[in-house]
Amino acid sequence: MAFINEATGDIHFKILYIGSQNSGKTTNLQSIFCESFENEKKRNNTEVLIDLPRNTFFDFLPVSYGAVADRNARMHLYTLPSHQIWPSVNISLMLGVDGIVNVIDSRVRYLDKYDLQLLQVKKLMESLQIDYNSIPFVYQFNHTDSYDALPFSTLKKNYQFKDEDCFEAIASQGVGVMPTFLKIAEKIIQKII
Ligand SMILES: Nc1nc2c(ncn2[C@@H]2O[C@H](COP(=O)(O)OP(=O)(O)OP(=O)(O)O)[C@@H](O)[C@H]2O)c(=O)[nH]1
Ligand SMILES: [Mg+2]
Repeated sequence: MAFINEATGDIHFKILYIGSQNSGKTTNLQSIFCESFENEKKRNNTEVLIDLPRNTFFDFLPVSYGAVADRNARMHLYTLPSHQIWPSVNISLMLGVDGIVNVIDSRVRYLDKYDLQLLQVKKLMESLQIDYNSIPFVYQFNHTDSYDALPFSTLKKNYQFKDEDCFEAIASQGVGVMPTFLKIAEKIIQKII
């Protein structure tokens, strides 16, 4: 749920990147960070940072988003761990969520993992009485550079039930990352104004 920092007047939104292990959630945030700063030195620094145990905890990236309803908007991007080692962490991350990016690994051998992950996420939301369908979301089909990635049209057929927004991505090259982020941000803002 968006909240306003009364001290600064900023409005904050929470975006959660969900998806199975190695689908590319962390890489999305890393890529947005690099693109936001366009600074090769910072790119190298993030590489150092994410070489630390990147799969055990969550990632967080605050992004300035310009003005919304005469206030400075800030998007807080988080990744949801694909494991349940610390359930309370996953609960905290889910509480107050404004938008969800479903990062789907397009590689055939990993597709099942996403379905399992989504089931877990839906269970978590249910336990917190959050209606999955009430939260704006987008699909990002990542790892599309892989030899066994399913074609975009097939992936859309599998996952797009209505007219949900779908993006093709190669997050490790920054491809499709910003369009995904901009779309979820737009949908969140549309919902509140
Ligand atoms: N070739 C290729 N590699 C990618 C792509 N996206 C991410 N990777 C790589 O895949 C690996 C896993 O990516 P992460 O971003 O750590 O995945 P994650 O979803 O955060 O994984 P967990 O935190 O374990 O849930 C990393 O080595 C990335 O560099 C892609 O589109 N193509
Ligand atoms: Mg990660």
